[in-house]
Amino acid sequence: STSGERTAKAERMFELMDGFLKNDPLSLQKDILNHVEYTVARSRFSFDDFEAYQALSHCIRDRLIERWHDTQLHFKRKDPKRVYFLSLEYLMGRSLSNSIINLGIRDQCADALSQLGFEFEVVAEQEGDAALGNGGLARLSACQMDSLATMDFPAWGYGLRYQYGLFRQVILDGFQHEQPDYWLNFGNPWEIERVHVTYPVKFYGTVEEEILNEEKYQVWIPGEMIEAVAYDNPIPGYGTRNTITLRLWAAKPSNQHDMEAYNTGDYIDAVVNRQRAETISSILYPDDRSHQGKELRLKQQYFFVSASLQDIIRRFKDVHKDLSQFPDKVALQLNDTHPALAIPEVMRVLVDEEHLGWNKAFDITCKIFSFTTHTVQAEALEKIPVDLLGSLLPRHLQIIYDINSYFMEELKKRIGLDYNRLSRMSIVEEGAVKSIRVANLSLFCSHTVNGVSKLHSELLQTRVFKDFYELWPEKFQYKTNGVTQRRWIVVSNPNLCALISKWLGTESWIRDIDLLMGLREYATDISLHQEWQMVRRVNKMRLAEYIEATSGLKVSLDAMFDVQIKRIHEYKRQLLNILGIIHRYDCIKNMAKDDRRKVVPRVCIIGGKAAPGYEMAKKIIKLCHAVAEKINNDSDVGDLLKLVFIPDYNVSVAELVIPGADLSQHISTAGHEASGTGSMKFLMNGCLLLATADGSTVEIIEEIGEDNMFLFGAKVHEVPTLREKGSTIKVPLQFARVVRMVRDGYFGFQDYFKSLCDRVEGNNDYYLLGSDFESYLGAQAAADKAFTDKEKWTRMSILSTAGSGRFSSDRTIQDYAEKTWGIEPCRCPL
Ligand code: B1H
Repeated sequence: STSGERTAKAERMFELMDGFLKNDPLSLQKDILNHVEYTVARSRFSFDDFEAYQALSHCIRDRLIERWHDTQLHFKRKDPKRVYFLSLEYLMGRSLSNSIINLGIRDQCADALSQLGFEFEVVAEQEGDAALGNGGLARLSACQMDSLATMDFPAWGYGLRYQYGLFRQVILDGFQHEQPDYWLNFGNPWEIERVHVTYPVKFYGTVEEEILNEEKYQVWIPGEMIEAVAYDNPIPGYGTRNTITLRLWAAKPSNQHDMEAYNTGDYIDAVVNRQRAETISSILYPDDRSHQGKELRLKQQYFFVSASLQDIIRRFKDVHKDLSQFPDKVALQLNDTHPALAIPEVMRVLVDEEHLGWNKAFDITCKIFSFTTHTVQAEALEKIPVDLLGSLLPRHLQIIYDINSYFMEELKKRIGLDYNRLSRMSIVEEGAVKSIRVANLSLFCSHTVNGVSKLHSELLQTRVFKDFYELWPEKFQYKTNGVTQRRWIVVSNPNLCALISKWLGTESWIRDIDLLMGLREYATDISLHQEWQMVRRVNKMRLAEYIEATSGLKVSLDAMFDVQIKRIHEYKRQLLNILGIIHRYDCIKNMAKDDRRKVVPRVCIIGGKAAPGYEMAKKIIKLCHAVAEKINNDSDVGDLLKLVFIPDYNVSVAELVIPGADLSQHISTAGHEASGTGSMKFLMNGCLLLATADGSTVEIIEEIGEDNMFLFGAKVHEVPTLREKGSTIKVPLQFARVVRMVRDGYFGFQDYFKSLCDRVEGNNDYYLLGSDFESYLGAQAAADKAFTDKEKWTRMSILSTAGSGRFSSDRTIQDYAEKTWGIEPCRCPL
């Protein structure tokens, strides 16, 4: 068509449009009813909470789509440098409330619903969690997407659309059982399937040499092809029209998958085989450390990387011809080593397909990649067995070998023939199983490597990546993690949100977190204290109701709510917490009745999932239940002590638990938690921390001061010496006593708990529970004491919120944009 015809058509379209969707309560009601009738296909005159959720979600989705189109068009026009965030995991949780708040139409939606006879909170709770990730790393990606959108950065997130998210945890008789999380069963209004955005992804096959214009080229002849289909999830910013994209890939059998079989007439088998292709994106690996060497996992990684890069390169080529400008327009962020196959994949495209030549290609590659590591221990670093890689991706293995030869040559120029060091640093690990060290590959080929907290970064430089740091110190940066205050205050704690805005006289802190510091001025103001306590009490009530509904246990609102929620890991020391609870119980039992009146009542709340194959973690869950059974049914104890395990911990449970917590525990052995982000969410909500000087806690201390939290335990530099001392360390009697109680079967299951007890005694106490125990009890006693002084506690609580600004993911993202990616905001006009 001619441009005249196109303009005429556009004008006609514009006339037909009603303009943008309106957000007043009446228009919203009309839209909700229309969606009830035409999308959900229920009658306008009779629909339930879930159907109201579906209809409202579609209203919001429509509004997101408008903004999203505008944003994408704006980005296209401006053609700024973009950042592509590559992550295998995103823990988005629920989307409805979050989107409504970011669109700034919460009150309007609540009004619209109430006029239709529904309650906003109840409707929002109908939504299931999107749990496409394991824990902190995955929730961090979700928080960072929110900040990228809010701060108007031209960013895309890429990931996998797992059909099964993280397993559901069901507790039977105190034991964890895993059930599949088929989260798509009830539909997902937050994604848009792009049936035409598909890319072929290839696997297996051989590499052959070809000669073209007298030059030799390596050509990969793949053996299998699977199609990647895009599912777009719009991510709205707060206080901006900008709405960015999280693009997740699903595997679909390709039409070219198995042509031979069709031709040979084996139709049924061929169709059944095709179906197998979908398994690539079917399930999230539920273990956040140890699934190395699994072919399916490697396939997932490459599938996601290959589809994303085809998409990114296509977008670049729409506008630019010459790939040598790629680094001016594209930053690729590797979220840990999981997407690191992107490195050899970019090389393969540039060398084999674009024929740019090795040197030029490598130069471009090193300019576009940055890498964030979330790991503390060298042993936890990802490795890919060479045999596995060679069979699945033969050309990529060759490229990695070539990169390594070049790397070794460069290294020799710097350090000479120090073979020990060369072999330590090599990308290829020789040994029983020859493997690729993915972190070494990522380090060598990225312009920047980021740690996730100050302490973590020091450990990277002095331990994990010491060899690299000595040679390329300029590559090393760190960006302390952060969490988004939109989700973790505004959505999850509306009462506190309103209170903060009232006292600061503005809502601007929701975009400009540094304003929270303004609360310090009122830390001793009696009327703020009253309002603050009131808000906290209402949140505790909500949590108490949830506890009663899930476990049948009634808890007292006057007790201190003491929470530890996170994945179950030995290094996170939930066992230390439980042994401390046993000690508390033992003390109460042995007290004179009169003395019991002085005890500060506690409700201890523990929640978290254990990786299905992690035996010790599963035993810790069982122990928690066994101890709870004993304590909660002991009439000597009553309200003085309760222990609750909250089942199936996930993002939406966290949104409910965190605002209701008085005290939260972050008690990993120093040097083991790279950052930890749960603590930041508690801090924002005015919950006091009981913590070791590990990960981000070190920086939290810098912000709020040691006096405003309960710090304990060995420091990082003391840990190695303590480990060396092993069983010669003097362990407090109380510790031996509580372990003895478990050993002797005081809580039943004597045989089952034996290995758990063995793990914390003598030379086996790797995580130093014994040597930290006394100091832990001391911190607990200090918390009890502070809790009896209401004014002091409230002041500490206000100062915690006031000091949490540094831990907003807005700050993290600002740092990344400036210091790592070199990108600038690109704000879509209203
Ligand atoms: C963190 C992981 C992780 N570190 C492998 N490493 C995974 C490793 O499925 N896998 O293969 C999944 C996750 N996750 C966490 O990252 C750290 O333990 C936390 O301390 C940190 O706060 C978080 C975000 O940086």
